[in-house]
Order: sequence, then structure tokens, then C-alpha cells
Amino acid sequence: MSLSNGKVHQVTVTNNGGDVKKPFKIFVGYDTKEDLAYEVCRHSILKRSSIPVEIIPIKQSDLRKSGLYWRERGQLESTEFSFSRFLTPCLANYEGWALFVDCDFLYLADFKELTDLIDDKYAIMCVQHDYAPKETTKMDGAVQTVYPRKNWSSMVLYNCGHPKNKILTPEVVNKGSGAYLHRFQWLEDEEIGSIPFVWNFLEGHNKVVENDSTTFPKAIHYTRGGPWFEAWKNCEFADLWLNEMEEYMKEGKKKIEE
Ligand SMILES: [Mn+2]
Repeated sequence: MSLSNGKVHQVTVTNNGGDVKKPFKIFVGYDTKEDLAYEVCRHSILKRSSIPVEIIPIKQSDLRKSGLYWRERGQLESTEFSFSRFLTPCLANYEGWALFVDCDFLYLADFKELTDLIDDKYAIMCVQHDYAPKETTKMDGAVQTVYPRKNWSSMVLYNCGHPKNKILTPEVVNKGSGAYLHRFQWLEDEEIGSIPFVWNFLEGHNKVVENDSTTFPKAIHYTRGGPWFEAWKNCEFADLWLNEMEEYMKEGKKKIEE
């Protein structure tokens, strides 16, 4: 047997040292009624991000199957992720930082800019809106409720490794009241960091001030319902979302043709 023509199989050793950064985990609230909103939100992040990110939908049906979520759906829950969002630290194995965001967001800026705001002294960081919404119904007619810290939980940077966030066990997420969870009552006020409002720019509420770049949205939140619903197809910034959707559709089509 001759080995003269034997091929040399090179073993590629990849440098997996500490300088290789793990992708930043982004958990997006998923609702079966808003699949397109999720896809467009995802597309808007991936397209602009200069850092590696991993986008993971929070799907209630999957969480129920895996035994992490078992609470009964309440009448005031307008989405399938009203409570499951608080599993974010658990889903990230209580390690590092991760983002939770509703699916009704459109990112217009590089996600890295958001992560640059991270300060390890906080347990969570979010946009601290102070407002009472005018509408009494939202989306497809679900009742709009008014409560303190409304909308704060819609986009939250979680310091998943922070000892206080270990309180958010599946047990607590499944049994805690809406007030306890949505108002972050497991935390002290000084453990909640603040992010500029442009990262959770509420369509129909927040306003752009001409020539003031600090008011230009970096992420639009179509909190009343976005252009993926017939009733909101002409809402403010609808064009931006529709353009993103068209781009997403075109790219999808291209992949199928290839
Ligand atoms: Mn929302």
C-alpha cells in the first residue's frame, strides 16, 4: 500500500481566545398575530448592527412546551409576550447582558450604539417614559390600561448576571402580578438605569424637534399598532416601516430564487 499520494488533512485551529466576543443576545417578543412585525424588526436590527447579535423570538407556545411558562392568559394581556418577556434573564442563563424588545419596533440606528450605553452598576436599563396615553383601545381593540412606568418594559437591557435578576425565576414570572413585573418591583429605583427616549420613540406620542438631532428616533415603537394592521397603515413613520418590509420581502424572494 502506497502512501505517496496521501492527502494531508490540515487541522484548522481557530483562535477562540477571550477576544472573540459572543454575539449579543436580543430576545424579541413574538406574537402570532404580528409575525411580519417580528420579521421586519429583526431585519432592521441585523441590517444596521456593526456587532454580532443573536436574535431569539420569545414564543409562548415553545416556552409552554419546555415547561418555562404556564400562567393562564389574562384579559388585559394585549400580546402573547406580556409576561413571558420577564424570562429574559433566565433564557440568557443569568449571564451577561441581553436585550428584550417588543416586536413592534423598527430600528434605525446601529445596535452597537445602544450597547455602548451599558453600565454594569445597573440591574436593568430602559427608556423611562413619563406619560398617560390618550387612547383607550390599542391594536385590535384590546383595552389600553394606564399604569405607572407604562412602556418601560417594552425595551429593556437586562444585566442578566446581576444578583437581583436571579429573583426572576420561572416561578416568579408565572405567578408575579402585572404591577410587580411591569413596574420592576423586584428592583430598587437606583438599580434601574436610564436610556435616551429616542431608543423607544413612541409613535403618536414622542415628537421630533426640527434641527435637534437628540430627538431623532433610533428605534420607533409603534405602540398603538403599526402599518402591519390595516387600521394603522397611515400612522406616523409608516413609510419607514413599509420600506423596511419591502426590503425584507425582496431579500426573502432572492434567497428562494438562488
Ligand atoms: Mn409594543
